[in-house]
Amino acid sequence: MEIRPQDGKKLGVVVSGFDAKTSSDEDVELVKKSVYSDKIVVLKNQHMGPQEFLELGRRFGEPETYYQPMYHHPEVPEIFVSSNVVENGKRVGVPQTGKFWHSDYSFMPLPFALTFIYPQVVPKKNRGTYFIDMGKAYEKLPEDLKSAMAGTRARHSVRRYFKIRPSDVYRPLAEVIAEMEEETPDVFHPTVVTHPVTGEEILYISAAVVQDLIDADDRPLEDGLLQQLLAQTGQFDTTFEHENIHLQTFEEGDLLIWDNRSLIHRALHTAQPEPAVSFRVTVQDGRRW
Ligand code: 7UC
Ligand code: FE
Repeated sequence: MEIRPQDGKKLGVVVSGFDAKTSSDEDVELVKKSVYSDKIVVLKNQHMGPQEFLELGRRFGEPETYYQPMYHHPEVPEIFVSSNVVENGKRVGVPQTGKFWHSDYSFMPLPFALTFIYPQVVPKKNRGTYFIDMGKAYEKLPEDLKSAMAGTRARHSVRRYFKIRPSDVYRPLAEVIAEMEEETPDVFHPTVVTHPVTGEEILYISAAVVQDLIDADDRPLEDGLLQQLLAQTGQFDTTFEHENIHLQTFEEGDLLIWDNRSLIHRALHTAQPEPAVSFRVTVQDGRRW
């Protein structure tokens, strides 16, 4: 097994010679260490079925099944399927997922520690994922913004990107919204979290999910601060040329693992509808901030 930095990139390492079936516990531990230190790991030349993909995730942590069944792989529900492919009128998974800045499950009380993405059908053009390292982004902020955030918390909600399910057709929208609020009430995370493994301070906010910031007495702060933080960290840059933004591309056989606490991400889907399918496994690592 060899681990080396990604050529010319500010983020991530590439691992060659990792065999999911025969790898030792030491290899898994080394890869896991790299996920925390380098934030993104690309495992090259992977070949495995859905069950083996889940087993790989299990070696890194406790897999967690997505709360909505419409995303589940038909045989392995722990796998979340992002797919725009319809075969014989049947759809598996959900199309156009994650096209907005977010951290997976930040709208839940305990967001995932690690995300694994294993692309199955890779389009030729415009497929990849944008990332921002919110630890590095935090470090670069001016002191006055840092002190304005001290002791504040952020309200996270799935409401902006909750997707209507096939079973919701003909239901009153107010009823669907009430159900969404019941199932996934707003959660509050510190605006700046301390990574439980690396000790790094991370600005834990994303444009898609965070609704507002509240102070130590639960009073909403002026919206200006949140907007300023989102802008400064690069989340409003529609050209994606902001210095904080890293585009991670992939080719067939690549399997991506990332530190879901440190990074926010945003899927880049094809403008032309080329077929694209990817499988995702998410795990907890037994730590919390
Ligand atoms: O369809 C989607 O983009 C799913 C999104 C709302 N949540 C993914 C997650 O893991 O937080
Ligand atoms: Fe995501």
